[in-house]
This record gives sequence, C-alpha cells and structure tokens, in this order.
Amino acid sequence: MHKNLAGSTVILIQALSASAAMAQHSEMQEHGHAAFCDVSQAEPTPILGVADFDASGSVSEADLELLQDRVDASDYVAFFDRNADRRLDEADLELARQDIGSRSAPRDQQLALAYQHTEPFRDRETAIRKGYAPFTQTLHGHGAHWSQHPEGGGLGYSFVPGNPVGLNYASDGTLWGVFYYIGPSGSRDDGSMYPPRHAFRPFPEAPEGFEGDEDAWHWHAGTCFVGLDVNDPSLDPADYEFLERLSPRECQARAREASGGQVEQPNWVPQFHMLHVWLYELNPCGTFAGAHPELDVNAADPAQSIVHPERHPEAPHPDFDFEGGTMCAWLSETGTTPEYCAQGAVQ
Ligand SMILES: [Ca+2]
Ligand SMILES: [Ca+2]
Repeated sequence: MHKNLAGSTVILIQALSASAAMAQHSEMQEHGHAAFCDVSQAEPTPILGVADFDASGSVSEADLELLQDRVDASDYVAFFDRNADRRLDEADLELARQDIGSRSAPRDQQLALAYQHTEPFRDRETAIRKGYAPFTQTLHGHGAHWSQHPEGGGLGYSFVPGNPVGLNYASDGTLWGVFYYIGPSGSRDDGSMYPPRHAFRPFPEAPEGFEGDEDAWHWHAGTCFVGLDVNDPSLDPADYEFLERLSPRECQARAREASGGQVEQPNWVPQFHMLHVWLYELNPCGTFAGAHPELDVNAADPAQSIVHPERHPEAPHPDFDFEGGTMCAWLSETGTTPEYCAQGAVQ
C-alpha cells in the first residue's frame, strides 16, 4: 500500500447497507493472515504458462532474447525460470524455444506487465530515487514492504495488474516480490483524498484480481502503522512497526508511545486486501503465496503483528451487538460510522 494510505488523517467512511457489507462473512474469515505452506510438500512451478516474457500475447524470438540476456549475465530472475529449478540456463532456453508461436493467457500477460513495471526496482537505489520507502518492519516471509511516495501505484478498489503498489525487499536489499492493495484510498495531510477517491467500504469478499483462481488474496483489519511520517519517511525498516486488530484510539496510543508523544493522529486503516506476487525469487508455496518461507527467516513472525488475534472485524461487539459490530466500534472512534452500523445498534 501507499505511504499516504495510512496518512495522518483516518480514512473517510462511505455509508452502505448491512447486507452488501456482510454477505460474505464466512468467506472473509478463512483468509485473515498469510500462512506458510508445508515446504516439504511444496513443488515450485514456473511463473508463466508459456514464455511470453514481453506481454506481446505470443512467444517469439524477442522473448528468447530477454531470457538469453539473463542467462548471459548469470542473473537469476524467477520470472524467466521455465523449469522452476532456480537456475537460468540452456534448459530454460530450450523450453522457451518449444513455446515459440504459442499464444499466452491473459494471466501471463498481466504478470509480464507487473514484471516490466517493477524490474528497474531490483536496484533499490533506483526505487529510492523514484520515491519508494519502507512502511513496515522486516518480517519473516515478507521482508520489508515498500511503497511509492507520493501517490504511486494502483490504489483504491481498482485492480491494475501492471501497476503493483508495492515491493518486498529482503533485509540485504534484494527484491523478492511485488504486492497489490485493494482498499480505501489514502488521505493527504490536509485531509483531502487522492485519486481514485475510494472511501472505505467494508467488503469481506476477495477481489477478482488476476485472471483465474490462483491469486490468493488475504486481508488485514484494524491496521496501525507506527513510525510512519509521510512527509519525511525513514528508509530504515527498523523504524516502523505494523500492527493489526487495533482500534484507532489504541493505534494512537501506540504511536504516541513510540514517538515520545509527538504523534497527534493515528496512522490507522480499517481494512484492506493484499496479494503478493513472487516474481523475482521462486516461491515453493506458489507465485501468489501470502508469504515466502525463505525470506528473512530470522525476522519476526508476521503473526506477532496481530495484537488481538481473538478480535475479528466482523464479530459482534458489546456496543454494536450484531455481525460486523467490531468494525463499527472501531469506526465510531473516527467520528464517522457507516449506515449499517445504526441498524440494531445497542447504544
Ligand atoms: Ca512475446
Ligand atoms: Ca531453470
């Protein structure tokens, strides 16, 4: 997600009906965090169906040349690994040659566009010059999450395959994957929202995302970004702490504590969906797996960021005793409560 997404003003709320918001409760419960797969059972697979590396719609000599360049440079990029053996060599070139003339699926073209857009950022200094900065600590399976400041990437409730909003860097500075964000747009410091101006809407259903059903989205709720200063972002992931399942007030208390009382407003976002794509280091759990088991193995377990795992945003709350009540309780602290929260509220 974007730096400004978790900007100094809490996200505005769009009123909507209870039925639309809560229809898919059970769907949402299943994907609340990104678990690791059983690596002993996992079999890596190539990222693309056919070797259409340049997203032209079919495989030609031009695609082979892109792969040949990487082989010649002894430069491993998972995106090009046709036999998923973590090497780029003649075997991959031969497989790609066999694909010549084949048409690629829309999913392949979407992935190739994501690669084209983010390949320059394998050099982290290039990303920094383009305004990227971290906004989380380094976590096992994720490294640190970086996004562009100001206002880069596909934000809001639109999925733009060729424009992932963020990058996952390992602590040694190498790029392992990219990620997408589906959720409320960010707010600037003056309170205005930037395009596409999507106010928060509670939505338990995973986005459509990439063609096909392989893309496994997961969600985060009650998210709190401690250490975030959109006006002067630190480039050191250790300066950040990403936390989940907190109310805005709880988030504010954490931020105040961390800043010695300097922070006035919480960097809090009610809920968003996320998808990782491991384009640069082959993930044995799958191209779209929620975490990469080999990435920063000694860093903190992301489950530790979930401060109150027993809280579910769609569970009833003592003050809002109906399905979805916990989210209503959180939102009521921002002074803007969606329409559905008024129905049957116990207040
Ligand atoms: Ca092609
Ligand atoms: Ca290979």
